[in-house]
Amino acid sequence: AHVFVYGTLKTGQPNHRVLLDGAHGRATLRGRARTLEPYPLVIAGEHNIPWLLQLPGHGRCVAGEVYAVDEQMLRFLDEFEGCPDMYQRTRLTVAVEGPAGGTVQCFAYSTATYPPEWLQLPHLDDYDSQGEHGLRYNPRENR
Ligand code: PCA
Repeated sequence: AHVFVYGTLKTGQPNHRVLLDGAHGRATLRGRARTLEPYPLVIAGEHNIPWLLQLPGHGRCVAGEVYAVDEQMLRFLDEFEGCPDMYQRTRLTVAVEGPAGGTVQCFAYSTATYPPEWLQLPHLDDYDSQGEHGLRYNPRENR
């Protein structure tokens, strides 16, 4: 399966290490990518968590990374992302950068169960926990 990550799982972001841990299964980077359709990507809640809202056609085309994952890693990520209570694993199409690019159908962890006022938050297109928004991600171990 292919998984598109757009938030704290990206390279250089606070939860990336879980993709590198062989005890969780295997994840192989296929490349950087961007969603074909726009989505609202917001930072919300007291812990400044990034959320892709399940409302295609609104927001911006979102940048991230595509990983090929095995069954074990997919199950691990479902649990890690609190699927289906926090995020739901949904399907979307992304365009992978580079000569070996093209469009790929992926899973992504988005949410359809968000407070309506979240739609008024600024819509990002390339999440960085250290970005100019100043909304530092609060890691789970600190909650
Ligand atoms: N982790 C997942 C969903 C949002 C998050 O912080 C990801 O990076 O795609």
